[in-house]
Amino acid sequence: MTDPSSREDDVVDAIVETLCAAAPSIRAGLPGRRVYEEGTNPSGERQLEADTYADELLLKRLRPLDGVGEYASEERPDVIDIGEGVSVALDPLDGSTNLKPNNVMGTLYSIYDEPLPTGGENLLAAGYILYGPVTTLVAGRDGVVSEYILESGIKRPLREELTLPGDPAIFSFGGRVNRWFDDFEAFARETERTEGMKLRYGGSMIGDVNQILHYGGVFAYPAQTDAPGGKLRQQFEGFPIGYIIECAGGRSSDGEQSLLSGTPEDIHDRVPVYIGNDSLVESLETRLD
Ligand code: AHM
Ligand code: MG
Repeated sequence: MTDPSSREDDVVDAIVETLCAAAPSIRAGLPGRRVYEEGTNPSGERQLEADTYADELLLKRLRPLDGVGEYASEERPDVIDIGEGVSVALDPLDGSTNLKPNNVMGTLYSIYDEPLPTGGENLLAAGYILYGPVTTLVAGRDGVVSEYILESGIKRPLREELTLPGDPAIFSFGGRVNRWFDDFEAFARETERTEGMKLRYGGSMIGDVNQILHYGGVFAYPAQTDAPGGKLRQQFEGFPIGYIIECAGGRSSDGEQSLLSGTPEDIHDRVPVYIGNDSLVESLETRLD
């Protein structure tokens, strides 16, 4: 009899390979899809044609894979039941408002061994493909994060077993400063006055977190006075990014506990996101107490 965990490994491999193979088509589809569609996504945000294009393309490519049980995405209200197997949650085009100014964006994935919505403890793997000057894959699995360069959808290893640099350099905070809570603002002010730290915020969570992974530091999309539950989605954004950062030796938090600790009631639930070097996120958590 086949070992169920080795079968799950094969399915995870097939999903990640499929996402990589779709990357050239996603990129090729962007130039003609820079306009907004009518209506909004389930989080009430406007959708670009590129968002729905990426979502539909990825569902089409993943659906035929043996062992994919469910598909969910930020861009559609309901979980799609495909059959028996693992669950895939996607943010098909994270940071798509960066299409207009031609900044970085990417595809964010998380794979679970339970039906959706489900908690971070049920993650099998998570990662992202970044459409930057070059296309890269950052993949987390079995407690290890590796980075690959993608050429024509084929991955070639760049760095294995990535860890956050011990000497943090970047802070990257989203939201509106006039809507930050006082305790977060105090942390931000302290961070900006810290020798060696510099501000770099680009508006795509994946791109901003990728800088933290490479240069060290802290990223936050905090709770705000008008959105105490945060902006980013727990299932689609909080869990995968928490997983990647923790696998790379960093710390993730929703302000009180690891991002991986929570369980969404609804697939589109939101969460405040704080990730980065352990010492910085720990001191932020202490401030937010
Ligand atoms: P999206 O998945 O619809 O692109 O929304 C999430 C994005 C994140 O990538 C990013 O951190 C944040 O929204 C940017 O928001 P803002 O425009 O408020 O800076
Ligand atoms: Mg997103």
